Amino acid sequence: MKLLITGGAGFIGSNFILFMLEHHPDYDIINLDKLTYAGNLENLVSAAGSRHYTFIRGDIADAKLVHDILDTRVDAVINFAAESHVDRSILEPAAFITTNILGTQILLDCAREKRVGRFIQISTDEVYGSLGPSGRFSETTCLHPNSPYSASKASADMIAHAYYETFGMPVMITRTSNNYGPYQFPEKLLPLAVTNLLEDRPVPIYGDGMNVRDWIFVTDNAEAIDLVLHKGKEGEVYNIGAGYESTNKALIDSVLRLMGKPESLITYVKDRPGHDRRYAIDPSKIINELGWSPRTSLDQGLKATIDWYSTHRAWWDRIKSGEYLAYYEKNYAVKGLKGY
Ligand code: NAD
Ligand code: TDX
Repeated sequence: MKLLITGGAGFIGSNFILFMLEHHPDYDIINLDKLTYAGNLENLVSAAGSRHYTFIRGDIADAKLVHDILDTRVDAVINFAAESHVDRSILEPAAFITTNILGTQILLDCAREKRVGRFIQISTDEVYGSLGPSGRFSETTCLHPNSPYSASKASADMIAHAYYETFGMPVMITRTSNNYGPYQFPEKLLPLAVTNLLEDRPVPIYGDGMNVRDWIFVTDNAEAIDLVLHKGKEGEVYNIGAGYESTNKALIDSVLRLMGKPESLITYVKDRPGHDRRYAIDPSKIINELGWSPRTSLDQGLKATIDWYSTHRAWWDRIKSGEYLAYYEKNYAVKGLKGY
């Protein structure tokens, strides 16, 4: 198989490429990535030497470039490319609309024209909105996005679905809960907390810390997407979640315990506007229909993640400068956190 993976230099995309090169060594992978602040080719140094891997710097919204790539007889497109951070979508929504909605539509158009055999749109549980204390999201839960980020992802899902219904395109959508693991940009809660703690800096927790997220180790998500690629049914949505729900406070308490750091490093800051209270995924469909199951417990995954950030300091040291510090200041100063 020949795969076009977009956004492959980001967190989940790079983990997915490494997973696929290991599990399908005869597949050819093209990684199309714009290299925004979140794209990092250091994630893929181990792939760079492979004759089965090609990197192309570019935008999914560049139809000419995407056409040229698809002309090389690509069997499937897997679209990870996105602006992915909720807080940035609150500060500056425009790029979310351009890449997540328009970019996806252009990619769909190109894939349709070139009759690509499979198109997987990588989406998120955030499109379903916020849950109360009970219940879980199923694939038929109504979409109710609350942030510019999740609204842009919900729009892309609907456009992808429309291309299936209207043009018969072989589209599948995955909606995954909060991923964590190696190579995650340290703007997201877990890598931000772990790297701050490695420097004995405070960990900012939004609001009362009682918002609940459903955590999945990134390679478990990669395995699920691999299954959807090979066994998924066209036109279907697959929820992917490992069933590890935690409040943010409980999660950070576990991290503090595993790292041997004091509770005093937690700093409560002003809440994120429109902060969804709880996400929880019902993954029965992918378990029952495709035979997926998660392999990594939250405890194992947290240990592996802490270990990775502890031993890859150069990777995140290079990120935590320049643009990152400007973003940190902009996001956290208004929330009442002083300095980095
Ligand atoms: P990320 O921000 O780490 O990576 C995004 C990648 O996309 C970067 O490499 C960036 O350079 C690239 N990119 C951005 N705009 C582009 C464009 N116009 N053209 C080409 N490349 C572009 O994101 P991530 O956390 O790896 O998320 C990947 C996908 O998974 C996203 O679609 C996101 O919505 C979805 N998702 C993420 C999570 C999570 O917990 N991180 C959970 C569910 C779904
Ligand atoms: O400093 C912080 N303090 C804090 O309390 C940050 C960055 C976050 N939080 C809270 C907000 C959330 O309740 O932690 C929780 C997790 O936050 P993020 O890591 O920003 O993730 P979230 O907003 O849940 O979205 C993530 O999961 C779904 C990804 O960023 C999305 O791309 C994905 O679609």
